[in-house]
Amino acid sequence: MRTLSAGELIAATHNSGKVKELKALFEPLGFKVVSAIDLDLPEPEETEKTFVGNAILKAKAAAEATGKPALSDDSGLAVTALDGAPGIYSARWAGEPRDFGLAMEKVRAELDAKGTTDYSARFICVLAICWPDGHSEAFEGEIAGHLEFPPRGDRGFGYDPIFVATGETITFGEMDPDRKHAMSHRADAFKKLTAWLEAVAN
Ligand code: ITT
Repeated sequence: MRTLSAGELIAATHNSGKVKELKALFEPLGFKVVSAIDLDLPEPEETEKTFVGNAILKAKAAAEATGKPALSDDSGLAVTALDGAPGIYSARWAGEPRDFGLAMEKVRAELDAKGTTDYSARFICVLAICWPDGHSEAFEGEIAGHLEFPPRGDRGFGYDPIFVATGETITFGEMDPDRKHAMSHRADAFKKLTAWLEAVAN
């Protein structure tokens, strides 16, 4: 039976926005989050076709490199009228170096090209834990909402300035980070992960 004891947890991500959010979620549980950025770990190529596949691939690479359990986050924006795009390609739509202003313009241009009025979208997040022996567990979360243009707010990261969660009027970019952490796709995946942690502890 696997479990995770409080202590050092490797966050297998090179995205500083995610590191901030993972710290806010995991540090209250007693974990000391050390990121792949802090450890200067190589960034693995995301060759899988699903969020779960890429999340496991990233956690596995960090667990192998450090010999410790590692936590990864594979996430993205799925736009209904674009058949779920950018999806697993959400980071790649921002080009190199990453420019999410451009990525958000691309989303708008693609919606315009479709001539659609359906701006509904979801954020999806898979949190995966991988142990040094290769065992992994994955937890998927999501939040539904719609897109609004032009982008508003600079409090989040990535596509936050265009995403309005169902029942809200402000974008994730405008929202207090604690409020976003309480409702986001990452928070939803985190809830499933903590439920699993509790189940294995009992
Ligand atoms: P790592 O693989 O190193 O973790 P990454 O940025 O490449 O970093 P992903 O491949 O999972 O991560 O890409 C997900 C992209 O989706 C990310 O770059 C964001 O732009 C976007 N995204 C994910 N969660 C988001 C959130 O909470 N708010 C805004 N955008 C988000």
